Amino acid sequence: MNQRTNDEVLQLLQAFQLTSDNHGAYAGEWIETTGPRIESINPTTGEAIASVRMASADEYERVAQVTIEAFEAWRTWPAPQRGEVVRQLGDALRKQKDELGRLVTLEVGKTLSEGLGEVQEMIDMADLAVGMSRQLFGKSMHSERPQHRMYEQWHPMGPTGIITAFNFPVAVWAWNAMVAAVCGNSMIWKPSPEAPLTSLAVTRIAQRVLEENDAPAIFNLAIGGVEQVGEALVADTRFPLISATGSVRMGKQVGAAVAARMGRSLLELGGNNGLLVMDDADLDLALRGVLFGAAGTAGQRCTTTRRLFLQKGIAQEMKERLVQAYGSVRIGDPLEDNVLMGPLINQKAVDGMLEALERVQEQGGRILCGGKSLDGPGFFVEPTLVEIDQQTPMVCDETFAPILYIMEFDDLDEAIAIHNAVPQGLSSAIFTLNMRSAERFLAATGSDCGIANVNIGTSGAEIGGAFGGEKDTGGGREAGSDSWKAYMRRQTCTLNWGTELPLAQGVEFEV
Ligand code: UN1
Repeated sequence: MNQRTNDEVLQLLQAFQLTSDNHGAYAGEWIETTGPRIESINPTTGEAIASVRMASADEYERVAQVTIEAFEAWRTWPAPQRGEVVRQLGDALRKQKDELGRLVTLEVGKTLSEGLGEVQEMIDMADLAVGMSRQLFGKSMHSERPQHRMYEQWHPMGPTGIITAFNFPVAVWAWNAMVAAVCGNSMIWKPSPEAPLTSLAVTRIAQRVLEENDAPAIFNLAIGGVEQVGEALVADTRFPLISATGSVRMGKQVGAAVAARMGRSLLELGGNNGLLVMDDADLDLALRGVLFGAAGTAGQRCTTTRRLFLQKGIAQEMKERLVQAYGSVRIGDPLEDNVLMGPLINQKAVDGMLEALERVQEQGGRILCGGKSLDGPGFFVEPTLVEIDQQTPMVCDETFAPILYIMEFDDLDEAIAIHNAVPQGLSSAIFTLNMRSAERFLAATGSDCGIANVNIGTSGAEIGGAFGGEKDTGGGREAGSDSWKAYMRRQTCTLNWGTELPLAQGVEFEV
């Protein structure tokens, strides 16, 4: 690590009252954790930034109890007052956007522009949630019985578990936390062990805002192992809602465990996102959309473009232009200006990418460019284009790395069929200037994904819409639209203000 980076690291840590060794649990106060130590590794250098002591099973229990007590109090706060606390949290994030964005970049290796974008996503979520706090609407209905009133209302669901992944270490917490908070829930955050420092930093900010408002301890943190924290939280019947982001493998376990205890899960799992380019597309737009979608964030978004479908008329030209563009993607320290691609998160991710490339080549895939890891320090790889046939088995796997599989097709119906023939269903896109093709892609018989875009890539969704996907992606919806309903319980109320007791459906029951 060079001198500049060393000083910067120290300054960043201090901005959030972090030191070289930190406690990894918060529940209204910082808990002296006694679990094993983990190190947060800067993926750009391979060196440790700082260490964190994880929570033990007992310490998890302490965090859980405080979270449950906090819920009892918080749910009595009027929703707009809860929104006011979230508004202040958004402002606190605005003040520290630069520092937190840099810490995100340092800890997970996304470019600074993307690190700052991630904090902006948190701020946007806070703003949205403030508005929601006055719009947690229920419907009213006309009762079939005279002098009866019928309506539904939404109550806070309860203490909520939030499990997040390394690749959006803070924004995905905000998707859940901002909304859960205005809905009246308290929560425990279990962040990725690859990104503990950003979770500590965010919790410090949230702590300050809660204290300034004399609010209950609703934003709690438990950094811990799978058994001590992850499995304990997922199995904990006192937590009616578990929101989890990560791999399909993890999500299937979480979903099954939560369902077995009749809890609710909100799952945002892997994607295998496809992008179609039609012969009539604006190829300049398509090229930019593919490049950001496939190589941006070093291919480590759940919305990353992993499959590219080229109509035969433009296939050759697009491939040539892509190879050229891939050759000029600047790879390096993501804190430096002009760098477009930082490192992968760790050596395991590099190995996983190289193994996937080996396997796809065994299945007949042809590497058009890239394909190698770069010499250390850090976990850098080349963005890679692989030409494959439609039937190649590897096309069904999500490898969390910048590998783009390219296939050709003749007509749109064929492309939609192969596009939908994978287990995952998160995001999708078509580039076309033909209105019929665009509408065909968005129709019920078109893309089967939770997100479908026209002349926009697969990644980089705004928070105003509901985010999530179908099939193996888990079916959950987070962030905007009416996603708040997942964090509340619905109650249907019928109120009789008359002097008779008529029964519904005309049933008679007189003695
Ligand atoms: C993720 O990768 O888990 O749409 C989330 C996007 C971002 C969120 C990605 N707004 O690419």
